[in-house]
Amino acid sequence: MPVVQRVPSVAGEAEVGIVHLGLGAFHRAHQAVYLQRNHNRHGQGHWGLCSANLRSNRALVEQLREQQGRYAVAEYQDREQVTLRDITVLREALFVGDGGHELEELLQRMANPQTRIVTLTVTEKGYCLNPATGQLRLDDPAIVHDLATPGTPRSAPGIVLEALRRRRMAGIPAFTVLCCDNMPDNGQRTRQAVSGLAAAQDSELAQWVEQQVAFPGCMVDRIVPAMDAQAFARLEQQLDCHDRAAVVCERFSQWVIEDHFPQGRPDWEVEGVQMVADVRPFETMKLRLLNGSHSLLAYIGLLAGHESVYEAISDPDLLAFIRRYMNQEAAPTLDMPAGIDVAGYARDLCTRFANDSLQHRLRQIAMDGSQKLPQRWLQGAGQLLDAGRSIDCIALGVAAWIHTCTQPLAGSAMHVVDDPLSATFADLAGRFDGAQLVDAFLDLEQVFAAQLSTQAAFRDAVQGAYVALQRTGMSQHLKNLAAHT
Ligand code: CS2
Repeated sequence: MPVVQRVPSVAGEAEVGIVHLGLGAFHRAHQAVYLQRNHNRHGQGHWGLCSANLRSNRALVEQLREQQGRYAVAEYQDREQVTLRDITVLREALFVGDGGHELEELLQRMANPQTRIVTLTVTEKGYCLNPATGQLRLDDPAIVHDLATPGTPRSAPGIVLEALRRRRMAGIPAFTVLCCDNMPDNGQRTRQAVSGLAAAQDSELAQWVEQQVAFPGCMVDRIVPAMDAQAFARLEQQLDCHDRAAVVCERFSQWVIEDHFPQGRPDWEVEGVQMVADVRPFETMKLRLLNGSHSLLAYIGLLAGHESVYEAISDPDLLAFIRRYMNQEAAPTLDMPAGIDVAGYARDLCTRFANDSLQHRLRQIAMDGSQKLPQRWLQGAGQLLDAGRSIDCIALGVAAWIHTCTQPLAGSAMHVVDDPLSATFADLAGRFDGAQLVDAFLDLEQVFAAQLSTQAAFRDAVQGAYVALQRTGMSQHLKNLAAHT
């Protein structure tokens, strides 16, 4: 049984000053924990949260309401040490999936002058951007809807824009928009989504957004697996915690934020948040080393018969492969933030992945690959090719991704991947196979930027990896690779 350190909350209530879109496990275990620590320190304040789910998980919102927004976060250092935190800064929980009065409540809360910051974790696809170019997709069904009926928006950019429009009409200064999703240059991308929608709707509003709204970028990091029945059972057995809104995560946590909050912000720095002028070096480091490795572990690990990150990284051949990727294909593309040593960062990541108290499912990470691959692997692959370096690990990742998107895995009746492009994948898989199938995937413009997909060296590397994978199977292929390095 682990040793449990309990961290209670202080009694005072925090007034709502931040509205958050995307009330998932990550938000509850990352941002809410920083705000709770800050609240515990000051004992009162105006940085409480109103958090909303836009599409999925109404049940969680109802559960949280039953608990008056109170829930527990279990931070596992390892099997032996856990910190159990009590969270009370979540003052309001909303589900706006069906539109109606909760959407209106959310918009009013966002338009309220007390709301100074709007944060988002709506996943990469929630911004309705083309992942390869970062441009708003005006043909995205949610955007088409929001252009037709801006007063009752469905998309995250649509909701942010409608709230800003109301503030402008009422003469209330704009809130600051802080994207907390794993995208490159995430502040700038969020600006592109909101400004792109504004430009298609109302040029005066677009100009106001351009001039008045701050979109600082930030890098967020904490491994927070989705909760499942097994995780709840473990909390009950090990910690006597019966909270149906609880979250399990690792002890490690990092947040690096660009310090541009014209309407004020919590004094986050006292909780260890790094406030910086330019977050991009941190972002790229994390996207390519952590998330890039995660996605390799996901597609390659699933094909090698593993289920969780812990299992995959415990496979010595896969561990050797990940180390090789980090050292030879991620590190050379990075302009590391001052004071961070790439070898040490990479070593620490392998230790974090090996935390066996977290059941981090590879299938969860494998989701939405079309949205994740550009920033995790492909931008780096372009740089490697320009420098005349090899892209073997990334090419095997792409081949494994194509395979997982088109072949049901053993023991599963369905394709494992949930992806906004899954209908396209099924269509391609029905029409092509072998080298033609690979070519058809590499032609997907939303994923592969033309500068990369037109390079013969890139296509040849992926085709070669796909053939090897089909011929020998993933486990044997990894063994062969390990024997040759
Ligand atoms: C993961 C991330 O699901 C995924 O794609 O790579 O959620 C990862 O766990 C976090 O970014 C860690 O900070």
